Parts: sequence; C-alpha cells; structure tokens
Amino acid sequence: MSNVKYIGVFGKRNSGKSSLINKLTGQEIAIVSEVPGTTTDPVRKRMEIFGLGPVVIIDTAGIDDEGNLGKRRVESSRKIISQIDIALLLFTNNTIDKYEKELLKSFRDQELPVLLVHNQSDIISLEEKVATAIKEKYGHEVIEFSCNIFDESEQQKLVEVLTSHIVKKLNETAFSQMTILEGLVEKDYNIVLVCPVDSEAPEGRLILPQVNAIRDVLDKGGNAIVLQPGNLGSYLKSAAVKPKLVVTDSQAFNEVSKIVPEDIPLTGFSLLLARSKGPFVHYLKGTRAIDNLKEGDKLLILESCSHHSNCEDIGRVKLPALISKKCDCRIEWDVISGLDSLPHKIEEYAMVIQCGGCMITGRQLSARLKPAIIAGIPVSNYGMALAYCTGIFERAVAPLTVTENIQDQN
Ligand SMILES: Nc1nc2c(ncn2[C@@H]2O[C@H](COP(=O)(O)OP(=O)(O)OP(=O)(O)O)[C@@H](O)[C@H]2O)c(=O)[nH]1
Ligand SMILES: [Mg+2]
Repeated sequence: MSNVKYIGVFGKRNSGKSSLINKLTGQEIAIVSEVPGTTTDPVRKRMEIFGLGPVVIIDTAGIDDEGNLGKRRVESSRKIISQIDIALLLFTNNTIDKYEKELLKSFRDQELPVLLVHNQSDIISLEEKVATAIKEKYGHEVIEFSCNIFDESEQQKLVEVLTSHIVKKLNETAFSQMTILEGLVEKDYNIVLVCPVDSEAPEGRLILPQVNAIRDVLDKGGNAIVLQPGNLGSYLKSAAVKPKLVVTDSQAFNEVSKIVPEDIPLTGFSLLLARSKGPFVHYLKGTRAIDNLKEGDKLLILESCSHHSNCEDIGRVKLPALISKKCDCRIEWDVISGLDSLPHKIEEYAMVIQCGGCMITGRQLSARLKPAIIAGIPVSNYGMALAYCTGIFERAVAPLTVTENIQDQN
C-alpha cells in the first residue's frame, strides 16, 4: 500500500507557487519567472519531509489562466485535486477572490485538507483582520510566507514553520485505513494464509497483501500459518486447534473451499484488500448489481496505475469476459488508466469497477469513486467482481460482514 503523501500547490498565476516549491525542496526544480503562466503542466517532485516520510509535491498552472490553452491548463490543475492528500492554496495581497473561492469549494467537496498560505508577505504583509475573516468564514488558519527573504536562516525558519503545518495537518486528518485483518485476528488466533507459489507468483517473494497479512497477525499476537494449497488438507487434519480464519489467494479459492470445512471462515486476500482500502459497503452492494446488467450496458473500468501491470489483463480482458458470461449478455466497457478523474457523463455507465488500488492512497481511491457513488451507480472492485463471477463471493465475504469493524470510507 502506498504511504507516499501527495501535496498539491495551487493559486493564481505569479502568486509564487513554483518559488515556494523550490524553497520547500531546497532545489531549483520549478521554473520561476515574472511572466504570468510560466508553469503550464503539473510538475511533480518527490522529496522526504521529516516526520512525514516520502511526499510528492505537485506544482500546478495558475488557476486564473485565460484563453483556450489557459482553460485547458486550469482543467489539468483541477484534475490534481482528486490525486492529493493536502492542498496548499497560495494567495497574495490579502485578496481572496472568485478563483480562490471556487478552489476552496472544490477542496471542501472532496473533504481535502487545506493550508492557506499568504505569499509575498515581504511586499505586502498579511493583515490581521483578513486572517480573522478567513478563519471565521472558511475555518482555515492563514500561514504568512515569503519566498524572498534575504537572510537564509530566516528563510529556512519560514520553510520549517510551513513544513510543520503540513505535517500537523496531514497527521490530524490522516485518512483512516483499516489494517488488512482488522477485527479478524486477536491474540493467539490461528490464521491460515494460503499462498500458492506457482508460475504466476513473483520470483523469490510474496505479494504485498500476503506480507501485510502476516505482519498484521504478528502485530496482534496471533499465529500465522503460511502454506501452499497442497499442504492445507493435511494441516487441517492434524491441527489441534481449529483455525479462526483461512485466507487464500483468490485464484485458488475453488480448490481451497473444497478442503476447508464450512464451519471454518474462509476469505480471499483481494477481498481483504478491498475491505481495508475503499468504500467496502458500496462495493458489497454494488458487486451484486452485476446480476442486473443487460445487453449493451457499459462498464467503466478504473485502473489506477499508468504503468504496465498484470492487473491490465484482469481489467481489460478477464473481467469483462467473465461479467458478460455471468449475466449472459454482451456488455461494453471503457477503461480509464492512471489518476484521471471520472468522465463528466458518468450516468452513461451501468457500473464502475475499480482496480485494487495498490499504488494509490485510500483517500485517492475514495475521491475517485465518489462521483459514481453520488450518482447512484453501483461500484465494485476487481477482486470482488472476480469473486462474484466465479461464484465464491458469498462465502468469501461472509467473514468480513460479521465483524463490527466495517468502515464506510467514502
Ligand atoms: N518579492 C517576492 N517575490 C516573489 C515571491 N514569490 C515569488 N515571487 C516572484 O514572483 C514571480 C512569480 O513567481 P513564480 O514562482 O513563477 O509564480 P507561479 O505562481 O509559479 O506562477 P505561474 O507558474 O506563472 O502560475 C517571480 O518573479 C518570483 O521571483 C515572494 O514571496 N516575494
Ligand atoms: Mg509556476
């Protein structure tokens, strides 16, 4: 699961967004100039922030850009909103006008943490009455900043204050994410983890959900029994204590379900992943809507990594074929790759299916699905939809729906 935090920097042209990023990173990575509209496409820079770990800072084009090209730049800046964990909104000259107001509204709609930064305070300093009015109206403190302090140690102090605000805000508003076995493992529980080591398994290692599960069992003081499907039957026969739960790779579910007696709860890693990250309650309901799909309905497949991955085959080939077969009709599908926002005409789709989202944060995932959920479109994810189509869904979700810990993280 990705722990990298994404920080978006927004504001009008020439407010000093690129300058501020250079100060934060201590490098001249973004081009700065007095010409409004210098930054055109979003620019990403990875760095470490003490107390926070790795972050990606995203520089954006001015939100007041004009003309045809300018409008497209504004659009690309806006797209960043659904990809970040915190926004820094820069303004100058004590002025918050329609541009900043619109942005603040978008941030609020996405429940995105925001820091308001009054930049260029060396030219015009922040007025107390403006800061108070902003606090009253929007509930945000304003941080006074300048990128143009001659004394280097004074400049560094300002950077440290800003950084500590970022760390504080992100820690306060940390998007709650369940651990993979949250509510399913306690001290001394025996949890069997079935991890096939076949041609599809990566060379020399386990995959992330398997590693996370082992770690979670150990953290809670339980016992992780890790084995391959072929050893499961003899283990269960000889085990003195019945396991509290068996978790299997979903591909081996059918084989494993024949071995595990009905009175032992059984689930799959991909379902645990879906539960720990994403709007699980919506997934549960939405997945069952596969039965309602009819001839010509259109699916929207959301693939959250833009690089080539083996999920590509699941989303573009396996899943549509399985769904068509399950509902016995021809369906169509579009794929959105990367972190682009959902299409405006989301209502055209009968269902939205999201990948596991291993490369993105829980907030990014929920922000992506929110428009579909608001529009009342059923949402599901790869693991859950596959489980549904292969007939293992009900048994595999049963252990996850009896825990009192289901969080609706939308
Ligand atoms: N005096 C002063 N000048 C600043 C400050 N911050 C930025 N500038 C200057 O303002 C101009 C614009 O700065 P940029 O960092 O390029 O602004 P930007 O918001 O990235 O602008 P666009 O990319 O055009 O949207 C440059 O000439 C900077 O040197 C500041 O705090 N004080
Ligand atoms: Mg710039």
